[in-house]
Amino acid sequence: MADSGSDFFNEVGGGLKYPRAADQELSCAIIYPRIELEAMERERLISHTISLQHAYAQLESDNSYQAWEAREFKNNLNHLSVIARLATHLNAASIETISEIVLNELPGIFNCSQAAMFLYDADTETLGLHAATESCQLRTPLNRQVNGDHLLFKLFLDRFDPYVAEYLPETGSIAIDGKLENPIPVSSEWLDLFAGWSIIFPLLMKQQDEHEPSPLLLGGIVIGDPKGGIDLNNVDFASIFGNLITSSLYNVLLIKQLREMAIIDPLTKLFNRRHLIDLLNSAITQARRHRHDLSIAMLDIDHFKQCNDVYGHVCGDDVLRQVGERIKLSIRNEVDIPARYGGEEFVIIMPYTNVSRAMIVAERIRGEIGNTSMICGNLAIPITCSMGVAEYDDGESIEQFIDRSDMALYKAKYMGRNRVVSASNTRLNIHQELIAE
Ligand code: GH3
Ligand code: MG
Ligand code: MG
Repeated sequence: MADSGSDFFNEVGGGLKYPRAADQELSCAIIYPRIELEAMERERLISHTISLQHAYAQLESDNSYQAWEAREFKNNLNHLSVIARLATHLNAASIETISEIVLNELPGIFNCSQAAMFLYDADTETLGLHAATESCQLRTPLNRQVNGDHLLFKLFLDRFDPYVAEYLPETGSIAIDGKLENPIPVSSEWLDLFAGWSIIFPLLMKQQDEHEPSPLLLGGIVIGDPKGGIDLNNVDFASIFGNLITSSLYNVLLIKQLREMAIIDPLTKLFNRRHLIDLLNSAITQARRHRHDLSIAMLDIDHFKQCNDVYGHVCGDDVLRQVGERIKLSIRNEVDIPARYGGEEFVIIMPYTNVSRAMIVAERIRGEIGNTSMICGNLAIPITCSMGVAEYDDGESIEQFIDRSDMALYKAKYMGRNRVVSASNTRLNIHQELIAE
C-alpha cells in the first residue's frame, strides 16, 4: 500500500500518470479516463483509496458476519476468474488441452494432490485411463481399458453433477455423499486413486434427441487427496467446471467425428475417394520435389455382383470390410496408404516404390485376398481380385496416373481376372495394346 501521496505516481512520458506495480489493483481507477488530475484532487483520491484499503484490511481480520461474507465474496471472485480463464482455454480446445487443464488446474482449485481423467470409447464400449498426475500413483497403466461392469462405469453413470466419495479402509469400499449404506467395493489396483476423499466428475452429456433418452458417456475425472486435504467448500463450483469440461470435450469429439466422416469410408474405415485424391496429389508433389519413386495399385473384386446375388448384400458388405483388412495387412504401415475408391474398388498409394516393388506388394495383396476364403457367419466365401499397378511418370497429371492404373486393371480383367498387370511408363501404351489385342 502507498504510504504517501508524493511518491505514489511515477511520471511516464507525456505527463501521463501510472501507478507503481505494487499498486496495480488501483490501476483502473487511476488510468481511466486519461486526464491530468489537479494536485488537490489527486491528494483526495489517494487518501480515499488508502482509507478504503485500510477498511478492507480491517474487515478481513474481523470475525464479523460481514467479514466472512467479504471473504466468501473474494473466494467466489477467484473462482470466477479461474472459470473465465478455463473457459477461454477450453474454447476450441483439443483433448490434450483439456487433459492438461484437468491435471494442472483442477487439483489446485479443490486443494487436492492428484487427478485422473478417463475417456469412453464408444466403439469398444470401454473406459480408458487417458491421463493422470504423477502424484496419482496408479498401478493402472495409461490406456488400460475397463468394460461395462467396472466400478468406474457405476461412478461415472451415477448422475450428471460432480459428487464426493470417501474411501472406507475398514471395508475396502467407497461411500458416496457420506452415505455409509451400500458402499462400492474397490479392488486393490484402484486404491491409489480413491484413497482418502475424492470428487468424481462424470463427463455425461444430455442427449438433444428425444428418441435417445439415455445420456452420452464421454468419460470421467477423479480428483482426490490420500491425506484428505480436499476443499469440500468448493464442491458447489465443481458442477460449473464439470459442465465446462463436458461441453468442451463433447465439441472436440464432435469435430473429430465430423472430420473423420469427411475423409473416412464408413464401411471399410479406409480413406474415401475424395481424401485419396488429396493424398495422392500431395504424394505426387513430394515425389516430384524430392525425385523419389511413387506407385499406385488399383484393385477390383472379381465377379462381386455374383457374390451379392448368391450370398446377399449383408455378406457382400462383410466381404468388402475383410478385403479392406487384408489390404492393410499386406502393406507397409504408416507408409503405404489404402483407400476405398468406389463400390468394390480400392486404391493403394505406395510412396518411395518403383513399379517392380509395387508389383511384389500387389501380388502379396492378391494372395492375401484370394488364398483363403472370407468368413461371413458360418459361410466361407472364396473371393479373387484383379489389380493394375502404375508408377508415376514425371509430368503426368493425377488423372493420367490413375487412368494408367485403371487401364492395367482393365487388362488384368481382360486376361482372365485374378492377376496383377503393370502399366508401362509410356502413357498410351496399354490403351494401344488393348486396341491391338
Ligand atoms: P468384375 O469381375 O468384372 O469386376 O465383375 P463385378 O461383378 O465385380 O463388377 P460389376 O461392376 O458388374 O459389379 C460390381 C458390384 O459391386 C455391383 C454392386 O452391387 C456391388 N457393390 C458396389 N458397392 C457395394 C457395397 O457397398 N456393398 C455391396 N454389398 N455391394 C456393392
Ligand atoms: Mg468395379
Ligand atoms: Mg468387380
